Amino acid sequence: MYLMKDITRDGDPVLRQVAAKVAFPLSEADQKLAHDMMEYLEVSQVPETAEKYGLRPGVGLAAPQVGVSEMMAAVLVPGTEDHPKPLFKEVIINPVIVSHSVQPAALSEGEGCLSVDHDLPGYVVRHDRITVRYQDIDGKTHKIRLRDYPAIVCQHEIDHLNGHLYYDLINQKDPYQLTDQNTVLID
Ligand code: SB7
Ligand code: NI
Repeated sequence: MYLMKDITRDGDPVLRQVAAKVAFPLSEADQKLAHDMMEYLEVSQVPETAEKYGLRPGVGLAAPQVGVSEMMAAVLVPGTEDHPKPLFKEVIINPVIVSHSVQPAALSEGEGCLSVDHDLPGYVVRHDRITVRYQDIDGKTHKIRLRDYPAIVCQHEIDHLNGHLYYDLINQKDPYQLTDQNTVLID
């Protein structure tokens, strides 16, 4: 299982590389990578186990964040109290955003990243709705539409696979400036 010591931190060149496409069938190493990344998210989201292993809670984890420059990321967006089924749970492989809304969106609280030790404030302006094509661990291709929070998380993860970090998208002069008045702010 991955621990915080295994997470690559900002400054490590792997976080700025464009990751390599993953070939199918998955190698044993890639199968383990997929499993271990999702396991990190599951364990990190339960307060007791997060505390026990000293994990920062995460809703996503991209392979470069564990030192592997491959196009694979785990996403686990939890449901709500009265709707406990996860909103989105998948290991996404070779993901591509094939289309997106014109309408922008940002989390009202900004974003954080397991690879960035200090939270940098500001709106991370992304697309409100995306269509993503990806392969699952069996090599099956999916094309799905996501909106709001799950769409934001997937964009954060896909950015990692292309060498981008969330603070690249924050307006440096004025972190809370919104150039587009139609930006959806997501709680
Ligand atoms: C806020 C947090 C995340 C994505 C989008 C908004 C995930 C944080 C964990 N990660 O560093 C995953 O790359
Ligand atoms: Ni991140």
